[in-house]
Amino acid sequence: KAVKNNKISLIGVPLQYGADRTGVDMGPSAIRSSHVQTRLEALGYHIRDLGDIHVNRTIEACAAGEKLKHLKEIKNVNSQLCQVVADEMDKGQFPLVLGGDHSIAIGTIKGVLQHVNKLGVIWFDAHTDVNTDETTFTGNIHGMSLAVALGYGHHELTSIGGAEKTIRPENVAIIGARSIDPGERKFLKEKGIRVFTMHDIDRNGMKQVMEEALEIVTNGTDGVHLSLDLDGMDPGEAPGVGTPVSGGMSYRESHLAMEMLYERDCLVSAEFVEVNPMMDQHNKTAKIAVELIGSVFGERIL
Ligand code: 4U7
Ligand code: MN
Ligand code: MN
Ligand code: MN
Repeated sequence: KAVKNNKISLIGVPLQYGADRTGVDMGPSAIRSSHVQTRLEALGYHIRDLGDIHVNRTIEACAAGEKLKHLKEIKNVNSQLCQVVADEMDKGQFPLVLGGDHSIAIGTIKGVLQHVNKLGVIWFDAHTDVNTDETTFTGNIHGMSLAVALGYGHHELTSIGGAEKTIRPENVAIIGARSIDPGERKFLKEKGIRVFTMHDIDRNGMKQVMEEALEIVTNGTDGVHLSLDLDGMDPGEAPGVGTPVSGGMSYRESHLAMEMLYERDCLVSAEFVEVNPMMDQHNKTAKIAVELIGSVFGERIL
């Protein structure tokens, strides 16, 4: 086996408060019922499924009058997640987090940062998720998680796991972007964050994009985190997401990206988020998530 760490901890986070559309809280169960554990065991991994982080289900789905919707509950869930991820890494486990909306990247990354000082991040997404409390149009925290991981945004969020624990803009690569808000565009430019848009993938191909992205995330870092939002893929192939944007990455391009990540042998943690079974057709998107997980952990056709 090429992967150094063959012990994986599965952590489900049935959170939906970071997104407007309901259903993404069923993501972890949809991914589990698509046999993620069996698939990884077939590759030789030892799996510990920790079950789901507790999310308070009694809160109304609409958050009237709050600027950042459901800030308190999102902080609470992400603080728990941060602790669990850090504890698992303490035990030498690889954390594989199943979402849930993309606000859970805050807790995952903050947890990993308790161990890995210089962390590179591959952010696979149609969006760039670098809004802050000052730039957001929607108030949805799943559109702010990458900014928070970089140390920007509401203090209640940036303080999770310690405000000094952040990733660095020069070690972030966003792949597949095609929907960027004006405030995000300014942020990305100011911080010098590398965004590989769909235009770059069309023009140069996924192979070249991944080669450049891997250089950015591994150069001077001690490990790489993969944050994969299923809406990065084309909604024709992966319809089960809350915020679909047409013109996304194909099934094959997405697999190639995962295969190249495995070959580089740099991952220390990963999360697969935004699977929304209520928007899906026959659980197709959860199945794709499991197939991508297979590829990033070394599954090959031949
Ligand atoms: B996802 C958005 F305005 N930018 O901030 C926002 F377009 O985790 C979308 O990538 C955010 O799915 C999407 O609400 C967050 C919007
Ligand atoms: Mn997205
Ligand atoms: Mn996202
Ligand atoms: Mn989304």
